[in-house]
Amino acid sequence: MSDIKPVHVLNGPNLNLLGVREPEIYGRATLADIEALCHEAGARHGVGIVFEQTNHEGVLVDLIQRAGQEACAIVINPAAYTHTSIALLDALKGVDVPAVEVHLSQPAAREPFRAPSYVARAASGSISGFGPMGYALGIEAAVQLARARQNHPVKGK
Ligand code: CA2
Repeated sequence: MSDIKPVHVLNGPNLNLLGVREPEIYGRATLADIEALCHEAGARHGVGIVFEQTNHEGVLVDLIQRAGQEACAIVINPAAYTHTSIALLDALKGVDVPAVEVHLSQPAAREPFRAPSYVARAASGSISGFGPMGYALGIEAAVQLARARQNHPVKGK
């Protein structure tokens, strides 16, 4: 049994299409492949993983709020809502668990509208451009942040 709550890995709109369309940008891994990789990373770091995907902004808000109660940390790929959603920013600010932002691609190197991230303003850090490996890196970072907070509880993130 783990000494720490699970990491919640949250995925935003259209990520359910991974591996099926646009492989030149997002690669050939499916979301199920990424979920399996996340469970492997969780096992390596001694934490459980709760893995979710939704196409709906409000559902992502609900999932962030749930993670605030049930997770030690959040790893989130908000997909297109990264660049548009003050609701996600507010939700992440409203929970007392660290969040790591993950992107498969490197949004800053793509179209200009992908450069800004509202979510980054509430994240402890961001990992972009490493494909599915970014999720494993994000889980490692999230666990380290959560363990540091467990050992030295501080206000804020
Ligand atoms: O690089 C990432 O992980 C993104 O979060 C992916 C989002 C994009 O809007 C962000 O700017 C960067 C898009 C996810 C949609 O994924 C698809 C996968 C296959 C086919 C169509 C969309």
